[in-house]
Amino acid sequence: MMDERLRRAAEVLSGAPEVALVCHVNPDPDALGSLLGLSAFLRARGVRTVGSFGNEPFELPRWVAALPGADVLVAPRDFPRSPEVVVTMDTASIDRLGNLNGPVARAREVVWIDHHASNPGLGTVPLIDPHAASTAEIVFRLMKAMGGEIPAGAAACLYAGMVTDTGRFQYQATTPETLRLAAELREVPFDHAALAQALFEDLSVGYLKVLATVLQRVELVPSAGLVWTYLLQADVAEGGIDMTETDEVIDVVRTAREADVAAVIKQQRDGRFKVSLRSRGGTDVAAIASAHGGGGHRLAAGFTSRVGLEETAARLVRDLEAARAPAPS
Ligand SMILES: [Mn+2]
Repeated sequence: MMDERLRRAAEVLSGAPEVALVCHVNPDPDALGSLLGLSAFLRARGVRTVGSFGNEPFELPRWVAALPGADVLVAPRDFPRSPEVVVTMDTASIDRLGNLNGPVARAREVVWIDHHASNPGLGTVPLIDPHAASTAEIVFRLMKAMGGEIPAGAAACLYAGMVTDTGRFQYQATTPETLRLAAELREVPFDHAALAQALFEDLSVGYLKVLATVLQRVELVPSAGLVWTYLLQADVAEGGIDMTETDEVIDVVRTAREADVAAVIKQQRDGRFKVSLRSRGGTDVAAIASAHGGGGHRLAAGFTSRVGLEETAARLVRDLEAARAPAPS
């Protein structure tokens, strides 16, 4: 079925003079790498492209500078209002399109490329494979279905998506196929070491100090199998950094061997708390997140809470304790 859909998507994109590309709000390297990779590939074939994501204000993450072809990105207000053909990247639900859901809804064809299990099958051509370790992996398969050369810029962008979404090829979702596709991308000449540095070794001293504060607060709740910490707006202000620069905090907290689930609770500018969850393998955190109106993958998920820091943490502990309790017989 996936092969048939790849063929359909290839047909739609080959016939289009212009393709508009969208990824989810607050994009990660998988979302933007997939977008920029496909854009570079289509441009090399003479297709006009434009790309965006629905954040207002529209600010590009720092690492975008390491991804070739970012000149295709425009602010949502400059995105076509009624594009003919749209491709969406790494987006599991309509609301994750932010203020770009209108143009996507009005498009004649929407190739929807995603690897989230929670995706209900959106788009006119749903290219959704929950077994793919990254959206970039599916985009690469689509390029192979379309045929032709992969420009170096496109290879770098897709590699960025793969290497980040797999935790540098360490997470469970990393399959032999993932590694084969990544190896194939590495055959294309791009500056692999510079890309890795921009993605993984580009922290500021301010960030390291914020990280120190956050790690001081780490708390273990053995009854819930949980290790958690929190981050306030005042903390990032003191470090002179933005909350968007703190995505990797969870990757440090999750290394604690004493708990299966790691959580980082971050205060947003509007006072709500964003909860990031990771499991080392034993807990379906997507189910926990869904119960709170969020979503994600089985081992990596999140939700936003309106009930304050203490109550958010207390509810999380209760839910995890309940999930661990043996089912009544
Ligand atoms: Mn992804």
